[in-house]
Formats: sequence, structure tokens, C-alpha cells
Amino acid sequence: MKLLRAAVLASTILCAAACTSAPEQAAEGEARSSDGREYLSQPLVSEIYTADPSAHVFDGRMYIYASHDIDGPTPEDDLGSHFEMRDYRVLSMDRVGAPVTVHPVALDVDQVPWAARQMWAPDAAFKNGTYYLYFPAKDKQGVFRIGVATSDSPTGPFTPDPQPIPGSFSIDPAVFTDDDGASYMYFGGIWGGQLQRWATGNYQANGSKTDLEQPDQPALMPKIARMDGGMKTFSEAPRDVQILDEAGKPILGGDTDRRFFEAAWMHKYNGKYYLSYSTGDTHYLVYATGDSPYGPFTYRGRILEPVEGWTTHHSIVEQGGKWWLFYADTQLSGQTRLRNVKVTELTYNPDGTIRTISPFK
Ligand code: FUB
Repeated sequence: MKLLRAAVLASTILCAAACTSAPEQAAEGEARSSDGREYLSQPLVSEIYTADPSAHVFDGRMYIYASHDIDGPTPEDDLGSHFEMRDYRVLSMDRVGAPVTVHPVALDVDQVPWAARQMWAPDAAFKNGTYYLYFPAKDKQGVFRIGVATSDSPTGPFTPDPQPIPGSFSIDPAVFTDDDGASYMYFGGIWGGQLQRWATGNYQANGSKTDLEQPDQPALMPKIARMDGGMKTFSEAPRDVQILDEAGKPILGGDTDRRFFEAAWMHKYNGKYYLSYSTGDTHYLVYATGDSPYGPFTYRGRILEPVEGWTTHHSIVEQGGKWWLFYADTQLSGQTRLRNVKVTELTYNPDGTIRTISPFK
């Protein structure tokens, strides 16, 4: 494994500009997980470590906006201090299975006047001839905010706005554009994502460290705000996205197999809105469906069983008449903080429910 890490580092240096690799050639990690299970999919790239993949099809090509993991010195903790990412690099491919290009740095933390550290899970959108990169980072006070940067190319380089999006907070932006052209940002994450510190509406630096710690109360919900036409500001104050159980009651904080933790994603299938997210410390990707982008959403089940590694974060996108689940695990490194993006096909049952995927064969 040490040799593999040295090889990855060497190829990262060689690939300072742009590299292309076929996914089948990227399978340099252990063939099986530490407990002997065979992986369902292989890493999309091995030149760099990547996670939190937000995939989009722009002009017929698949682009993946991912976190760029690095090996920093900070010990692991419950607040994710060990995720010390500093920049973003876009991946792209013609279609799933085709060679993958690792593009040069699209945005670096040093270019963002308000950001200090921890460039976490990003997303992107395209509107009116401009590509928008949305990204969370801690500001100089250690508070997560969400920034926006623009480019005339889907791979950047992106130019950041000097301030974060007004009214934004917490992490994991996901921007969804509906059939009528209206765009919405979903965001939020508990524990290290700080959503619990905003429970009163203002940031409480000394508030609960991880979540509300009220297992019998409704869980914290992801936030939604409609974007204005310029795609750089919210046109309304962020509001809660309700996630309900089969009886129509809010999912409770103690229901850790089903409650929202982080990594919200929205897609539309056969006219229904599918809100998917990570349950964090129970390591599932799950989903809920509704009839409006605002919800409410009713919990439906699991999309992905736990991957190898602590985090699980995904996106769902259609290309070539098939639906794809992008996710990540730690196959290449065996370390929580050094993840690698993967993809597999996602399928629906005739009633619109999603078939649960195991990340192992
Ligand atoms: O990659 C850093 C953080 O870990 C992301 O923002 C979360 O979704 C989790 O994957």
C-alpha cells in the first residue's frame, strides 16, 4: 500500500496539467476490501484522491465536480478536521466507461478572499452561457459559508466572488434546476458541517458540537433556497426541507438510520422529486420523494449500503438513457481522509422506488 501511495503521489506531480486514464486502468488499489469483499466498481482515477462527486452532463459530456482530498497533518475527529482540502480539480469523460480526464486546478483556496480552509464538497450549474461552481469553506472565523465562482468553461479556471453567498451557511451545496428553469440550492450538514449551530437562526459558536442531541425531537433538516436569475444569490431566505416518515411525521433525531446528516442531492424522475442524502454516522445513502422541489418528502429507502470508509456522498445523473450513481470509498488508500470517486448504474423499480445497491459484489 505504501508503494501505491508513492506511485499516486508521483503521478499527481506528473499530472500537474491534465491527465487521462481509463477507469479499468485506474484499478490500482487492493482488489478486495480489508474484510475480503470484492468491490462493485473501480476508482475513476488514481492520479489524485477525490470524493463527494457532483456529476453533471454539460453539452453531452459528463463532468464530475469533486472534493480533492489531500493528506494533511490534522488528527481525525468527529468534526471532520482531517478533511483539509485546498482546491478543486474537475474530472470529465465522454460517457461512463470512457477515458477520464483530470483537469488542472479549477479553484484554489488562496484565490478566495473570504475563505481560510477546508474546501469541502462542491457542486456546479450552467445557466445563460456561464458555469457556476458552488463550494463550502471555512471563513477566517472558522464558520462554514458557501461561495460561488464562475467560468466560461465547465472545467474552469473559476473566478470566485469576493464574499460568500449572502445568507449561506453550513456545507454541501447542491444546485438543482427544474424543468421550468427555476434553480434551487439544497445545503447543510450536521456535526462538522455546523448545521446544529444555526438551529436558533444565528451562529452559536458554543452551541451543540455535533447535532441537536434531542433524539425524540424532529431531526435537523436540510435547507433549500431558490436562486435568483443571476445564480449568485438566494432570492429567498433558506427554509427547512421536511423529511417525513411513512406516517407523515418528521424523521426524529434519534432515527439515525434515516435522519439527514449531509450531502443532499436532488433529481427528478418521471415527474417526482427525489431528495437523497447521507445518514453520516450510520453510513447509508437514502432517499425520500415528493411532489415539489420544496417537499415535503417522504422517506422511501436506501440507495447505497455502507462503503468502505467513514463518509458516503453521492450524486445521481442521467446520461445515454441510463441513470448513474456517483459515490466514493477509500479503496486506494484505506484511509478515511483519502477517498476515490466511483460510479455504478442506478435502476428503478416499476413503482419508481430505487433498487438498493451494495458497493460490493
Ligand atoms: O469531504 C468533506 C465532507 O465529508 C463533505 O462535505 C461531506 O459531505 C463528507 O463527505
